[in-house]
Amino acid sequence: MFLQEPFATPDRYDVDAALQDELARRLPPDVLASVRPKLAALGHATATTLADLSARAQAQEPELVHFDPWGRRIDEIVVSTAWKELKAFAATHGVVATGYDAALGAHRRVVQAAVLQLFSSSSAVYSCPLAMTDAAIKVLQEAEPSELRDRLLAGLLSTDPATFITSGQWMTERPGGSDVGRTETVARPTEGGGYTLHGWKWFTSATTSEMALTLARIDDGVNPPVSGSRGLSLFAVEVRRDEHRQLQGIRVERLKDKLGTRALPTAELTLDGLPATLLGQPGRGVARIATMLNITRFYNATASASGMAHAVALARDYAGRRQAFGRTLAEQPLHQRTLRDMEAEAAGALALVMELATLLGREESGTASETDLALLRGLVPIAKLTTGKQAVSVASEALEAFGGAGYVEDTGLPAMLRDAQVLPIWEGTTNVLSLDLLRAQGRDGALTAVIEALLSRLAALEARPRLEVVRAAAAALATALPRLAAEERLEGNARRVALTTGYLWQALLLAETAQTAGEAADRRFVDFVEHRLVAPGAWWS
Ligand code: MFK
Repeated sequence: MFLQEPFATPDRYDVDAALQDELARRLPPDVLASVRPKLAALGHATATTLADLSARAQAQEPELVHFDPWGRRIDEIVVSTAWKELKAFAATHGVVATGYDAALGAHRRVVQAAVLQLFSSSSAVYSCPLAMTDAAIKVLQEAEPSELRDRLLAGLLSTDPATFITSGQWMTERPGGSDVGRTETVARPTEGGGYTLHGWKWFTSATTSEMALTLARIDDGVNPPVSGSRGLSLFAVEVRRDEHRQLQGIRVERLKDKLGTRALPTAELTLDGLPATLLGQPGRGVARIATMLNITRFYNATASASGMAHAVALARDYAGRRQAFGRTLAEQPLHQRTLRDMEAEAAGALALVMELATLLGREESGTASETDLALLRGLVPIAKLTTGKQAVSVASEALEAFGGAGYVEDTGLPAMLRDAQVLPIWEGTTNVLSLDLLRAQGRDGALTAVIEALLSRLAALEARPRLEVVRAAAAALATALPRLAAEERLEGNARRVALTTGYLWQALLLAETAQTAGEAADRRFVDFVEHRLVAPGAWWS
């Protein structure tokens, strides 16, 4: 009888050469030495504990229980034990807290990105609540000190599973979607100086979180509420139950039946008198929540890079086992080439994530220059939208590398593609983020900063094969931009501009890494250029 040998989930730290090259490039040797044991332990977990937790969480989807046995409406979202254990794992390993570890100075986000590179793709998308938790920390740190703020921050930053809490981000409403200015939820002032919220939230991810940040329009019953995004304010809410387990001020209408991210509960909520605390100035809610969006978009990019590295690792492992036409797939030139292209794409995405992490770490440690800040503003949407598209493409290619097995549910492989498909959608679609880039250009000259840095850093590189292709493409982009703007054709071309810029930045970063890293890094750069930028016949190799 002929049986096919299944793939094994490898230790993701061991096999991620691109990650190791990035860390060697970006971290001083003493910092790298201090965090290596933690990364090695996480890598080991990706092949053992996390692989198991992730599979179990995927196998038992959340359920909504509306009523208790006595008829009380409790609206409890029941999640798997594995999902809860993933939360404890994340707390213990400081997945969020690492981003705020002052001892790491400006390197905190690079180290955290490495942690996320290993954790995200083995977490059944527990990275989602962590993204919103991290973003809530950043918003709360900027808020006025108060008992509530300090208490919430202590829970969000905790590395003790007993005290660690997570936060949701309830932004999306029925008429709004990306157009958040159409939010309908109102905030009514209470006598004690607080507010209660009334409205319907259409997509709330990780709805089992202990708190959330959300937007509402203040309605004091005297002045008409201000319409549009200028009328929105940001509120912190805590999710509480009474002694009968009944939810206070919230009804969970239903769970979303999603294509992927199926271990992650996503719900529609009615807010019906939910107590809330105003954060910041009334009417400044969108600007305040933008802080949050920039962190969740950074996480989105890390999840994309992580998912790609995971897909490549599984496909590579399988290629060494699967015999077809008399030899393993790994021995076949066409399959080798396909795997290399996937690997290069994953490495490009990781390089952009790491650049973003470097800039974010500088911003948060107070060491960023004006140019760094403009670059950060431009590279957040670029990295999110570029890596989101790459994640879907690489996941799809990975399924194909398994042949029919990649299309069969009980291999666990199809979830990779379904989970990747959310990455270009939530946290701003490709088009919304392309427009965000144009807005950032109009306000802060962010695209100009991104293009200028691209050109000058490409110019500073030593000559190497394929570098001229990248330089020529970057020069063509720089020349085209003023013309598109003058002809008022920038908006219609915004997606192409953003994606082209994203790919060129990835090529730049891979070339920079290749200057100091070994031959494998050099090969990743060449593969990336040939695969992603242009592949004329002259490059058949
Ligand atoms: C592992 C994966 C991690 C991901 C987890 C995700 C789970 C959660 C799922 C979700 O919650 S999905 C919902 C996500 N929703 C969005 O991403 C909303 C998409 N829409 C946008 O991003 C729109 O561009 C936006 C709502 C921000 C536009 O609204 P407006 O009303 O047109 O805002 P406007 O007037 O452009 O900007 C208002 C202020 O915010 C301005 O500041 P000022 O008032 O001081 O001038 C802007 O500069 C500022 N702003 C807007 N976007 C910004 C920003 N500032 C910094 N960065 C930005 N990105």
